Amino acid sequence: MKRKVALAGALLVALRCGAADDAAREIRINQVGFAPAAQKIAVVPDGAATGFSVIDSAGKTVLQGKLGAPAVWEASAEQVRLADLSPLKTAGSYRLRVDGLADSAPFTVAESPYKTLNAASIRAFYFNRASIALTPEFAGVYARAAGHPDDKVLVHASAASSTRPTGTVIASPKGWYDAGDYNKYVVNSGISTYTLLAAYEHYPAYFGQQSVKLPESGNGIPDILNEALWNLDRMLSMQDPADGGVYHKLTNLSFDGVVMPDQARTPRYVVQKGTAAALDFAAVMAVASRVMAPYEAQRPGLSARMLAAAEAAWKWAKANPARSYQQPADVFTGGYGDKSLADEFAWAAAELYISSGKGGYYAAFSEDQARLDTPGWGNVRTLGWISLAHHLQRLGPEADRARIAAGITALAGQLRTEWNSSAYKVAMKKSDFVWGSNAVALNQGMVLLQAYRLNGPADDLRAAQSALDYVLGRNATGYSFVTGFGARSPMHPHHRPSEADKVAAPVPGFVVGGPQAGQQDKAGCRKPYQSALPAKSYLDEHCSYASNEVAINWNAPLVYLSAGLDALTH
Ligand code: G3I
Ligand code: 9MR
Repeated sequence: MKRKVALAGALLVALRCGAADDAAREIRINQVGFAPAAQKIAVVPDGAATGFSVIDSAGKTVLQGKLGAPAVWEASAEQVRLADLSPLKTAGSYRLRVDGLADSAPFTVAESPYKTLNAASIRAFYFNRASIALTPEFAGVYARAAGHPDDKVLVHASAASSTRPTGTVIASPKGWYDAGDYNKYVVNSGISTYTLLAAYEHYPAYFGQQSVKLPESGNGIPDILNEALWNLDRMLSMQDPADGGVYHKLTNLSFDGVVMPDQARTPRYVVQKGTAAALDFAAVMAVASRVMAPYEAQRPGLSARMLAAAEAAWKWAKANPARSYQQPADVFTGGYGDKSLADEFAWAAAELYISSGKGGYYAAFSEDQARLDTPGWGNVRTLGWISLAHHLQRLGPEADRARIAAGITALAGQLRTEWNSSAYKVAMKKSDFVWGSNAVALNQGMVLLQAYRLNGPADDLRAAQSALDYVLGRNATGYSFVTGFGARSPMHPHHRPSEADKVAAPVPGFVVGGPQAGQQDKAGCRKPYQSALPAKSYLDEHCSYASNEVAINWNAPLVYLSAGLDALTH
């Protein structure tokens, strides 16, 4: 009751401010487009109108329909109606028209509507590569000198061991910069690299024919794997060969300034071995060992080396099961600290089981009885279930196939229920608006696609489509959150190269973190956030690292979902 009163109050305030808040009176729609067979939903602010029209590029009305009943979305305190344009199946460019409102942003209907977006979202990883010059041939106006060679990295006191005392110099070149900063964190590399590898495992035909235009293109390895290898190679060097332990991160002591990578010259350190890093490393190397097995000719011995590295990291984690990351007093960069490690154990065990076939790993996986949840950098349980579900047919007799399928189905069911009753028809609810909320939406989409692949109900595919629609414009801010895609996309992401490179447009293909009410960066921003409501609390300014940064773990599910929807929508 109390909650309802509060919500009604918030809605009143929102409605009163409505005239000044132009964004609140806009039609929200996926600004990129849809496949002919896809469900096509738009969100319309509630007003006098009860119907809608779709107009083609020649101004002709090609579809008319009725708006749904008004409903309130708690996350944005808006009263909206849905327009369902799904009968629109002819290829073309269109706008949605509703009396009393401006026409919507243009959107297309086309086969494989996310082909360009998908390639760009993979190229974003290329743009974030450490230790390599980006040449005009591959990077166009975003060409830049090489930064952070990381061929001489110091062992920080927190990571010292008898064979590698404080100040020992090691090499750990390559890899991706984590985000808008220039550091490299193993935990966040875990889910990011996994998600690219999973995309390939699940949609090999899609990626097999794709050319992303990378320096390695044409070497006989699909480009998505070429890109993943840039990070896998460097992850391998984050393992201490003496004991199998894995350093948590490779970092400066403090964040670099807003400069191009080659201008950032502070010393770099490997910091503290940790259980989460070891287990995320083990999981990813186990996946990579099976994905790379067919490429023995291109990378001899790599697959076997990866599996051995994964098993060594697992052993270290079993011997050191509770080493949560504790930021040393002289280190001020990203934390990625995580105190609950049961999910990391379960994920690594699942991947090691699939890749090695050893039943002991399945037993270790089964020790974890917790419920599945939407994946995130610190919530990796479901990733193991996704892999097990994908490989169901090749699992040994110890695997409980029914349980594996039921776990995925149940999680997707919760998301579908939320989607079905949501005023915006998205699975995102108020509590999902955390730092990196756009990745919550994308990861929800990834989970929903698993249930669709397992069971085939059309609503799972529709709910997954809605997750991408949300990120591409059907949200309460009116932005398509991917740089370079849609009529209104972020122009000032918290991304050091985009800010420092003197090119007006930001580096394309990156999804920004998205709205969340924390506003942790507010003190350093001269412009105010547009709203304090969770789904509207977004600021397209470089200062806004809490709503407008980019990150590899947010881009990876964009790669996954855009490919999956292209591959599965027929
Ligand atoms: O753990 C609590 C949870 O109990 C609570 O329910 C929830 C409510 O908001 O908060 C949870 O903590 C959050 C934590 O992430 C775990 O999700 C914090 O509020 C939130 O501030 C924290 O944000 C992280 C942020 O770094 C600040 O540490 C983001 O997840 C993480 O993606 C982000 O990562 C940074 C790297 O450190 C540095 N590189 C850039 C990257 C992206 O911004
Ligand atoms: O640039 C940093 C970004 O990558 C991180 O996600 C964020 C949170 O850890 O911190 C940013 O750095 C800011 C620092 O935390 C506070 N001073 C301003 C920095 C941004 O320029």
